[in-house]
Amino acid sequence: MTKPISPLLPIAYSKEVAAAKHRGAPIVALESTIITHGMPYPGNIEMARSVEAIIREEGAVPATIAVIHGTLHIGLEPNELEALAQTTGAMKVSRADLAFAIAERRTGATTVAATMIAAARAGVHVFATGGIGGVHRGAEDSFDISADLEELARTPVIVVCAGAKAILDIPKTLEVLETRGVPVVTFGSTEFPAFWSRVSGLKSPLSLNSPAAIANFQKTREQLGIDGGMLIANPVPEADEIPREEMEIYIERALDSAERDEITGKAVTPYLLSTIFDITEGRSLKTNIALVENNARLAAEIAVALAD
Ligand code: PSU
Ligand code: MN
Repeated sequence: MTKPISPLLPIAYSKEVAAAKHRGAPIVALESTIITHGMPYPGNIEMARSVEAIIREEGAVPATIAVIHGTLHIGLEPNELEALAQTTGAMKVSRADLAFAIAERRTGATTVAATMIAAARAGVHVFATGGIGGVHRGAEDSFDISADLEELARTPVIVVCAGAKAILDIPKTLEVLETRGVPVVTFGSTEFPAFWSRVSGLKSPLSLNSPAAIANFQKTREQLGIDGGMLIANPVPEADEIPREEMEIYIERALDSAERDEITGKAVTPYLLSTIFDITEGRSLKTNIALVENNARLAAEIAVALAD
């Protein structure tokens, strides 16, 4: 299930992750694009630290993944995390360019897709993030579909997110996941959540109510020889959510602005996130941090349940 990595690949494990691997302790992977391209400093470092602390509290070990000067890091030391949060020139790396960043000795932040690849190679099978990439609104013209979806189909990692952002076309995103055979399980609700909002107006394909049930589902998939990832959607806590109708207004404005500024390719998601941050005067960031923390807790519980 885990593809071996060549001993020639420049890879570095944090002390904590190396020790956890040695004793077989549960590990939760974390992405780094959310740090460099998803949130402004210093909110990003506060989020990165608190998410790691939550995972430890739950009895697992955090492994933030990034490429630093050409070395693939599985887990960052505190000084490396701080430096990455302040970096302005990091590449945003996905499946297409993860090896490029290593080969060219660059610093790159990993997206959901690239983090899944690195995690799986390192033997880590649970990963917490905020939102996944998906099918963008207007994809019928732009063809903008995130590589995250294809990665979920092929790489055996459980990804815990808060649903898909309503900057995406959520129905089309769910259709692609279904076509590619990716289970989409909403935790504790029958409705698929929309990142900042607890509801999207769409029914979740599957629902489960406990980390143990999620672990059992995953073990059964393995018994059947079904590979590939699965997506767990964890609705943002009620106290932190921004209602859907309100969010829709901000999203429309951000999309208009992206069109006016002719934003395309991998710049689209970071542009929309920072525009929404500006429009909501930082409230979107507060919600974003709360939901990543919530996802980290659930991911750690799943990792612990899988280890039982
Ligand atoms: N959603 C967020 N914050 C983020 C991203 C998504 O709330 O930072 C990032 C993730 O790293 C995700 C990537 O994998 O954007 C998707 O980018 P694209 O749409 O270009 O594939
Ligand atoms: Mn894209």
